[in-house]
This record gives sequence, C-alpha cells and structure tokens, in this order.
Amino acid sequence: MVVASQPALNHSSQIKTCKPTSLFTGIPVVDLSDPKAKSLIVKAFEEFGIFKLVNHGIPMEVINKLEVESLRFFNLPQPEKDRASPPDPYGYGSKRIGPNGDVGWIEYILLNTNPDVMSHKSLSIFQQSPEIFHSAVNDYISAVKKMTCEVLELIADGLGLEARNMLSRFLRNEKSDSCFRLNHYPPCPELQALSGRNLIGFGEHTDPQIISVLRSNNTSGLQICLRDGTWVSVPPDRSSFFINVGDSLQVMTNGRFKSVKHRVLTDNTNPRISMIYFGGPPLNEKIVPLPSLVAEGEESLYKEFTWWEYKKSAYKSRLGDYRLGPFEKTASQ
Ligand code: GA4
Repeated sequence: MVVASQPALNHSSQIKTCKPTSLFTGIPVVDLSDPKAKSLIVKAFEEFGIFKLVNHGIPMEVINKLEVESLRFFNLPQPEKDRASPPDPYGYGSKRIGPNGDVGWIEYILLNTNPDVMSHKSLSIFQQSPEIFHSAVNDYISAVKKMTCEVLELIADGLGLEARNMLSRFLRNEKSDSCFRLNHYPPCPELQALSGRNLIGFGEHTDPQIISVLRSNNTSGLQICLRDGTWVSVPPDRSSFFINVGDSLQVMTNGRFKSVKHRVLTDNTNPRISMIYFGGPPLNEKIVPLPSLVAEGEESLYKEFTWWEYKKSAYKSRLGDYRLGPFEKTASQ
C-alpha cells in the first residue's frame, strides 16, 4: 500500500465500531441442501437482504488457491503493483474507490467476468505467473457463478415465478455484465491507536447489481445496516459465503427485497482478504419488476431503465449515495 494519503486520514474515513442491538441474533444461515432453503432464502432477503450460505458444495481447494494467489499479489512491493493496470474501473486500485473521490483503507483488483475483457486484464495484472493467477480466478468464478445460479433458481421457486431461470438467465447470458473483486484490507495499528477508532476500509454503500456473493478469510470487518439504521458486525466465516441483494434485484422484486447497505472496517491486527462476485445482467437488459411480482392494481415503483443506464449513473455517484432515488417513480408518474 502507498503511505496514507490525507483523505484516508481524515475523520470521515474513521468510525467508532458499534454494538449490535439486543434484538438482533445474527444474519440467517441457510444450508444449500436443506429442502426448506428456498423459503429460508426468500425470508432472509425480505428481512435482512443478506444471508450466510453453508454446505454450498464449492471445494475449499478452489477457494484457498485463489486466496494464496491474491496474497501473493498483494504482498508484492508497491511499485510492482502500481505497474499493474490502474482501475478503468477494472484493474488494480489502492485507496481510491470509484472515480468520484471516495477513499478507503483498501487495495483491490476489480475484474469484469466476461472472458474477453477479463483474460486480458487478469494476465496483465499478475505479471509474475499470469497463468496461475488467471486459472485460480477462472476456477473460482465458474464455481461461484454456478452456485449463485442455483441460489437464484431457488429464489425464483420460492417467489413462485413462472420459470426457474427467470433470474439465473441474466447471469448465464454470455453478455452478462458481472464483475469480480479481490479486496485486501491491511491493518493499520498506528492510525487506529491514534484515533481510537477503526478505519473505514470500504464505506457504506449498496451494490448496484442483482446479487453479490462474498467470501472472506477469518478476519472481521463486514457490517450491515439493519432496517432500524443500526450497524451490526457480521462475524467472518472463511468456509461460508455471504449473499446479498443488489439494487437491481430490489427493482426486479418491486421493492420486496431491499438491497442491504453494508461497509467494511479494518481489523486492528489482521489483514482481511475478501473475494466478491457481483452477478449482473447484460448491459442492454431492462431492469423492471418481474410481472408476477406486481400484484393486480399495483404498479412498478420504478421508472424503466436498462442496466447500462443504471451503471452509468452509478459511476457518476458517490459510494454512499442512494442510487435508486432518481429511478423511483414519484406520485404523479
Ligand atoms: C459497489 C459494488 C462493487 O464493488 C462495484 C463498485 C464500484 C467500483 O468500485 O468501481 C463503485 C461502487 C460499486 C458503487 C458506486 C460507484 C461504482 C464505486 C463507485 C463510487 C464494483 C460496483 O459495481 O459498484
């Protein structure tokens, strides 16, 4: 990492950790092989916008291989990492998140999962042994994508949609605009001791896509915002996945699922590594409520827009903005 820049040190990037409310007993846990999985997932997405998936069937070797390769990259000397492509938005980035002045105590690699865009980038980022890194990323993404489609099919079933592939088809489409992020949050004991607070690794935001699938090492950091506005920590679990609703799925369910606001605080002592698959639709896909989820006499809560229009607008926003706002219908519309 580059030495702390001024913005990463100012008070807005540091925060007091908060305690969970007494009523909150943790985010729901779903076993993928449980016959009740579909209704448990729907319930979790309605109540919290997130759940933890266990017994997911993805071999630990696939996960470990990518973790090892990621650490190998992040542990390289800074000048070598800086030679990797700067984010456009895909590439290697340090501290700056997005193009509009957001910063965090983080370094990352962001990749588009489309094979044409991805192979070029991932090979150019990891110059030392590009093929090994590339195959670790590819194996991980294909396993996680398959599992995510299974989850989306359970959701389609649980919601009583006409066809099981009503949601998974967006990710399976060869033009799907999905992306993948490897995050490294190094601890910064000096800064934390100075302020008595945890640093913000990744500021509060919702994910614009349909669904996000996160896996981290055993280092804490992830927090979600509950409906009552309280922030609670999600205890890490290296062998499970945390799956959350993105803005597009909020629209597709006409607000029945809400995309969950989340953030990451840096741990005082240990580095946190996370890998996130963001399942998105093709750029030209219309993001509209699924017809069977709009009851008779009801209307869509949102104006019509394509994923490209939403993505364009997201990249003009700041991380913490409420991005769906401009796409909501007002009373007269
Ligand atoms: C948040 C979710 C994903 O990490 C991401 C992020 C993207 C980026 O880092 O390039 C954005 C952010 C995310 C939302 C608003 C814009 C775009 C940074 C930013 C300020 C890859 C995504 O798709 O949207």
